[in-house]
Amino acid sequence: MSNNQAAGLSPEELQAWWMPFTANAAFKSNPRMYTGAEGMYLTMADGRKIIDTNAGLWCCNAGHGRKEIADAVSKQLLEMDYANPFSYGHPLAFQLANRLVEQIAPEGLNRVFFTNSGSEAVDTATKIARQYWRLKGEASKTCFIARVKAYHGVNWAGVSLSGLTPNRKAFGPALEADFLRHTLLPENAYSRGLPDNGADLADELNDMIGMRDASNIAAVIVEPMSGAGGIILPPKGYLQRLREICDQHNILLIFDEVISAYGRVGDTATMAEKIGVTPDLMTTAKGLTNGAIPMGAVYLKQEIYDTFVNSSDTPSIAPEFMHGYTYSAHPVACAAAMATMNIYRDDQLFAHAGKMATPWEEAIHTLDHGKNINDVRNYGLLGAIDFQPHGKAGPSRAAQIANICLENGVTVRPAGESLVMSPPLIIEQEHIDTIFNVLTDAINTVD
Ligand code: PXG
Repeated sequence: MSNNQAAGLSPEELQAWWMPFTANAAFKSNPRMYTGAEGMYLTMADGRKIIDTNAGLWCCNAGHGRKEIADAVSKQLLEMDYANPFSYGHPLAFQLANRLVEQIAPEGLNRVFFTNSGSEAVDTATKIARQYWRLKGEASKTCFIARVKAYHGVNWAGVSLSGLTPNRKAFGPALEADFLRHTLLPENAYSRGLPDNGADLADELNDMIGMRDASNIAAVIVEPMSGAGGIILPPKGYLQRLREICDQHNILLIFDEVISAYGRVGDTATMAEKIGVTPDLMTTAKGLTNGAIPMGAVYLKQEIYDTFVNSSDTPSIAPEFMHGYTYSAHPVACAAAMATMNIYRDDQLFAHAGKMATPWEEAIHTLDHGKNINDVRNYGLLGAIDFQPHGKAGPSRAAQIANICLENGVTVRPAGESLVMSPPLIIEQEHIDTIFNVLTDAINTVD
């Protein structure tokens, strides 16, 4: 192990932290450390600056190291470091909820429940869905419909609804769920933007409803575009069709926009708004605070909120929803989120993402039909490249290419046989040029 890569830490000093979603022994024998971050760049322990094509882990949409957020956080820490959110409030939480409804929420979602992560947002949304139906006198509506290759975080709801089976099989499910097929179709290979074929995949929901009966189904949950599963896009008309079927059968529709919200898809704040389909609940996190402080938010329709809060004629002194976190609406997270919203507004970052989506699309599709490549997809500031599996032991082609890119100043994320990218929305043409020069060379190096 070189001391450069380990940022000066000895092998013993690497043992105590059990790293998440990491092959710990392999990492600790060959560590890769980040030591700094600014704008589009990460700094590695050996001092090299690397273009971050993943906005951290799909979260630093406004770029790294934003002073506005740092200042807001440090001011808030000194003004009020913590406030109990159970039966007490603080003004910033209300102001932030209003701001999110105004600046981010798709039309019709005007209530917000704060969490500390995307996983907690998914847990919260599934609990809201189940209790909602109980309050409506339909307590048998408890099952969920999710989708193959879906990622909904790692808490019990997310594990049960995970369509990435390795994330579920070590633990077993907690919630009862069926899984719709994913929407990655070979006939849509090399699509630019949303693919043309496959809206009818949504009709499979009718079959599931036939088997389970809608009286047992609480909600359908989908990422409008699957992120961690390898950037799988919905065919044109697919999400509209899911919405129609849910409406016909009295089933709630949850969009998990943990990745797709906060400008990632370009022009609009959310994918729901971009495609004109409003879910009943929407889970978010990540870009809410630009990744700087943990925070998540569930957006929901007023009718759902009212069903809980007005469930009896006289205001009850008992909480209507027995759920919440010590750190729900944490003042420091609220300050970070408010500063992030200011940046998104003042820098017009969603519009910038929409503008840069065109050169991004042009650049990624220069890889079409390239060496070992099966498919290239893009949407907003998202991109994925699928490689033909090499069928041998050892790292996938995607992982090998990612390693070469890292050596040459660009970090891209391998996901199975795919490479996925979701750069900060502040990206400019010069970054796009560097990313695709490095990537093209790396692809051509690997057999
Ligand atoms: N829903 C979706 C759609 C996500 O992408 C979560 C929920 C959970 O969020 P938290 O904040 O609890 O991590 C996510 C998170 C990857 C990767 O490899 C993706 C995520 C997290 C970690 C890795 O692409 N997404």
